[in-house]
Amino acid sequence: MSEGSRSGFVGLAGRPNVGKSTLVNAIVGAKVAISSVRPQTTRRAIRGVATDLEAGTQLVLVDLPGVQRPRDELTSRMQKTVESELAGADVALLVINGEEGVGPGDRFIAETLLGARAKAGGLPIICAVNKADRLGRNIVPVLVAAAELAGVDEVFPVSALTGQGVPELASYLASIVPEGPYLYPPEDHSDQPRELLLAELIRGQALIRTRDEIPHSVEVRVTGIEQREDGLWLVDAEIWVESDSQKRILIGKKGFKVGEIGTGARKDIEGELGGKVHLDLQVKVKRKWRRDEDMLDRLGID
Ligand SMILES: Nc1nc2c(ncn2[C@@H]2O[C@H](COP(=O)(O)OP(=O)(O)OP(=O)(O)O)[C@@H](O)[C@H]2O)c(=O)[nH]1
Ligand SMILES: [Mg+2]
Repeated sequence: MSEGSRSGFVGLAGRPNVGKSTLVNAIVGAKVAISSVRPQTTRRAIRGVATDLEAGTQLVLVDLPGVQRPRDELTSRMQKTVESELAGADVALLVINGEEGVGPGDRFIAETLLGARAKAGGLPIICAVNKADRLGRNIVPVLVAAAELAGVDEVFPVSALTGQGVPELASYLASIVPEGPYLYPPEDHSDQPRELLLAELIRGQALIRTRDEIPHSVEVRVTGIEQREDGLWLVDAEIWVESDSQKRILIGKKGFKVGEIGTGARKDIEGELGGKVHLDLQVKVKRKWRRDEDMLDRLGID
């Protein structure tokens, strides 16, 4: 660890679906957090680690669930996660969907951040106006509105999808985190245990390939990861849904849907494990797992 290194936690806050997870992946340069067109894709706080050895800086990006009014035990735990993670952050990164502009939801979150600043003392609040690729010059009024949000110190236009503006944002963040040693080994890009990361990759594929109420009812558990002598990885996982009808939809005609999910997930998992993978997926019904406190504990959603 070089002398004079900098390292710190950056908590990403923003409404559901603004692109927080995509932005974390763009800064880290690897798929550490799943993203999808569905709001409330992220359920747990996930840390992505981006180390710049040359500059001697490390950002620990805390990808948080989108902030909204709690509806059930799952969403209320998600909300509490956001508040407690922000309390421990060195920098707050407020992410806004540039395409939609600044709205009441964003103002509500800016106020939450101001509250966190009052508690933490001196928490910088940086704003990323995302989805710049969709906006062209129309982004200017959004940048102005973002700069006028209470508490916002700096505003950056970015596209998490194309990478435009991301290096500028990342190096600015790296310049304001505290001086100190790296918090994670520089070769790491995530703090998640392997089982959780693979489960999320599978859930990501299930989200992309289902509609209506199904995405919110899906949870995934990886029950086995093993590497055979010839190098092939054997991964066993369960996909949970909440009813028999959801199970039928997820399996699909002649297993077509679950086959599709498996094929997509296998590619993502191969990218992560760096070798050929055999993935065994089982669809199971766990009624009301979203309301079951014990179940949420076991899933590590606190
Ligand atoms: N055009 C465009 N789309 C983007 C950009 N960033 C994210 N998206 C898309 O926006 C959708 C939501 O992205 P996520 O990263 O899952 O959003 P999130 O804020 O993490 O959402 P939650 O976890 O549900 O709060 C996905 O379909 C992304 O592909 C961007 O810069 N440009
Ligand atoms: Mg997310």
